Amino acid sequence: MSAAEEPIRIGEEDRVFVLTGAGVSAESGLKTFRDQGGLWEGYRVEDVATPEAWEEDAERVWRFYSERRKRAGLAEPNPAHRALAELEQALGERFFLCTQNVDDLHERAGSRRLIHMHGELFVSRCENACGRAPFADHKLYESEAEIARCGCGGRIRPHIVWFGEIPLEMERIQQEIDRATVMLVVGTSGAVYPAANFVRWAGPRVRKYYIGPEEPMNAAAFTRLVLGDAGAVLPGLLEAGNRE
Ligand code: BV8
Ligand code: ZN
Repeated sequence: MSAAEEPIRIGEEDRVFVLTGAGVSAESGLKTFRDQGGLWEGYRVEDVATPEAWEEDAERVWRFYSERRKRAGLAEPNPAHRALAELEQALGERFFLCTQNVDDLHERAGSRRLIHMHGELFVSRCENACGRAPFADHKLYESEAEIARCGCGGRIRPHIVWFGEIPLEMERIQQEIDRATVMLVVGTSGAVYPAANFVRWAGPRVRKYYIGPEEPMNAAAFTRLVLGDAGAVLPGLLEAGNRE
């Protein structure tokens, strides 16, 4: 049995913190951030995923996110999403999932104990801090005229954390990292902060595994790298038999 297939042992005292990135949705057909060389559906990141881009051209931003709503709507969860949902079933409150992804594939695979630190594709909110809560929204906005307005007059924007904005639920994330004894990081290049630092925030006794086809930029911080596609290797790594 090569080291890569050796299962990850999870004991009844273990608490598992999982961080996922775009790579966990790659086998569902959704493009990763890096595969485009920083280009997403033909857009440059700074032209569509920053507050400045929103102020400069809200229509272009909404066209970009409408395109991603369309594609994510056509995608299905893959075995990696399902393996993580099954692990949550087995561990209950000893399991916590933080995703950088804005798609809803973890939820559609059955995950419930998760947060989206970079926001959610199918949620919109008012651009003003008018007190209105973010709301579920699957609509496509393809032109300035179609951009919905809030009662306060503000434009409706994607509930997405853009570059330069503060990630969501950082206190909860810190708490869960502090309690974890095992950290699984799946399908993320380690290019984006603060997510790329989570592996360093975990204590020295925490077992830290990276799963993905290529070494991440923060590879040195991991106890073990399992090089392979998440959908192919994660089910075997987390198989039920190795949980006490
Ligand atoms: C913040 C929503 C302050 C948008 C996203 C200079 C140096 C260091 C940092 C900075 C800097 N200048 C600015 C910063 C901060 C900046 C940052 O990190 N910039 C980087 C680019 C240098 N960060 C921010 O602005 C963040 N905010 O810092 O606020 C703060 C900090 C701490 C506490 C409080 C306040 C906000 C960042 C959020 C940006 N929004 N998403 C949208 O999605 O439209 S990030 C976006 O890109 C994704 O959400 C994702 O997180 C990221 C892409 O990363 P990955 O998920 O890793 O994807 P990537 O393509 O890079 O890698 C894919 C991986 O999958 C690869 O490793 C590949 O091998 C692997 N893979 C491929 N196939 C598979 C696979 N793995 C498994 N199976 C497969 N089949
Ligand atoms: Zn408003």
